Amino acid sequence: MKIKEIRVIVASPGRNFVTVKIITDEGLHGIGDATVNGREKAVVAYLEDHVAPCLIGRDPMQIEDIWQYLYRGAYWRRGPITMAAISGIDMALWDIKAKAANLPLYQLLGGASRDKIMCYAHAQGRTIDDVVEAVLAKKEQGYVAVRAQAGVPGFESIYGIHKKGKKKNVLEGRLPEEEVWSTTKYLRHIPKVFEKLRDVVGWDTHLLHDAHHRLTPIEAARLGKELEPHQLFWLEDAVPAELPEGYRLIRQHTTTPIALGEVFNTIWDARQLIEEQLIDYIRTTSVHAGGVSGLRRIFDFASIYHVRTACHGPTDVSPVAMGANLHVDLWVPNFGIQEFSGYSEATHEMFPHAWSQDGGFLHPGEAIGHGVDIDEAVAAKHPYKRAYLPVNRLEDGTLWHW
Ligand code: CS2
Ligand code: MG
Repeated sequence: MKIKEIRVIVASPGRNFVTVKIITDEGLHGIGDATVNGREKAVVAYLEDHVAPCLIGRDPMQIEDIWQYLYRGAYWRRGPITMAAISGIDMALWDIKAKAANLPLYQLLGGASRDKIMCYAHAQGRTIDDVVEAVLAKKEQGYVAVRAQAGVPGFESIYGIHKKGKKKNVLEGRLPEEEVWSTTKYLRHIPKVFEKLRDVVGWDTHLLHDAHHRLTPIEAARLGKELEPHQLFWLEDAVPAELPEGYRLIRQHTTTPIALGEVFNTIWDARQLIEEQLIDYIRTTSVHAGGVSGLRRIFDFASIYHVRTACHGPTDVSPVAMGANLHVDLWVPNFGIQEFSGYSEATHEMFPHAWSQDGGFLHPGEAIGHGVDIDEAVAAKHPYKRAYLPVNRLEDGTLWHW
């Protein structure tokens, strides 16, 4: 079998997605997600100008060699753009291999280790009462795990809470929105949110929270400690992880479980944090960390250090990467949880998929391959629109982590 054609499809069914389609000379095709939210066209150029020409005529069954060729073979390696491109190719190749074997992908990985995949939903609200209501609504829908994000009094929009009258934090075609942030005010407010949540929601729902990279280690340590009475499932992305040893300080002070890694691209980003057991959940996802091959390598490594998996799965991780994640989730022995924040109707229509949801649980389905395809006619109806994630400033104007 040979790779005959590689198509890069960019479409915006509510938000932008970059999808790689690999077509073989034997008529089999596979697809992969290569979306980097807010930087989509950079991945498109990387794939079209630099990656695709090298792969035409190659054997699509040589997944590992192609992965190494694109990773090791590029002198300028790693980084989100390169790794999203590799991820898209890798996912599409696993799709082709599983189709050729006439098996659902999870069977090639080693088979199912569980019957269903626990996922967590997003709940958010401007006021504490709104958050409580949002969490209860998710519980009602059957979720056993819910991430709760609350507004901080005095701020109109922060991560997870959008400006009134605006549906999304993605500003189509314009420049990034600028938000304002105060860690002091946030730290004072969040423990009250979880106190109320435990009072009303009770103890049989896992509660999660995402600090979205805004704290310093000592601030994160304090937050973790103050949240201990409310027994969170995890505190996510407390501190940016460019300095992994910073997490030692957090660990010394709190037993709140720590989740990290949605922006990681390789096993090297996660190595020290895993090896020193500074985190409990590794959040790498197929689209940003090297596809199925990259994820498998990171998760196997994590398994010997008591670190469990928790693939990133917001709306900008496409249904294709979600499908790939779910096959890995069904197999991986050290599975923890899967993030799932759902998709627009137009997105479901553009990506027909075998994976399914039953309340708070997901399953990749039994279709051969990874079970997700792209309807190119639907994609053509949703042209790309430039969009950015917001940037964040402190109250005095200093640029801060978003
Ligand atoms: C997030 C994402 O899902 C999460 O935990 O942190 O919403 C993240 O902000 C987006 O994926 C950015 O593109
Ligand atoms: Mg996050």
